[in-house]
Amino acid sequence: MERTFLMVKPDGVQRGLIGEIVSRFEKKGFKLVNAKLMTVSRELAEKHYEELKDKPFFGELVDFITSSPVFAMIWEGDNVISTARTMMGKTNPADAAPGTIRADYAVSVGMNIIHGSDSPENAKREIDLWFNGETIVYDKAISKWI
Ligand code: DAT
Ligand code: MG
Repeated sequence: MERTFLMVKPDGVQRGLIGEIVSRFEKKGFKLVNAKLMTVSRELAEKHYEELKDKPFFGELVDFITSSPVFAMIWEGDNVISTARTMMGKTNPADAAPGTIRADYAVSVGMNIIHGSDSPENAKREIDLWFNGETIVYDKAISKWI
């Protein structure tokens, strides 16, 4: 079963969108297997976004992610990595398809509400980085209907 790391960014938490975002993934049929509200250290933010460290916006990105709490989550389900990316929409909300999270709730590329792992390798790396790889193991009776 595939897993991905999703995070409601500081703008989403401040704007009261945690419930809305969790609800979309629940209704889709994915399974929440860990979650926490947390403040982010600069060290963690820099590790999380290390692939972008040479980009001109890297400093601003780290400032933003550490500016206010985030809601970090692990979700499980068939093709959850790519399906969650589709549900999020393109990085720049101006390019995101209507009905996606970023299109529906965000305006700027810097504050685009949500993070989601972009590959199996990064999903594993991010789940290890944010949750030490730990998930809550449980059965959902409805899983045979999804
Ligand atoms: P994504 O979050 O869709 O995976 P990414 O990994 O390329 O996108 O970039 C990570 C975050 O960095 C992105 O969500 C917002 C910020 N970002 C990306 N491109 C940017 C740009 N051109 N200007 C400002 N911030 C940017
Ligand atoms: Mg990315």
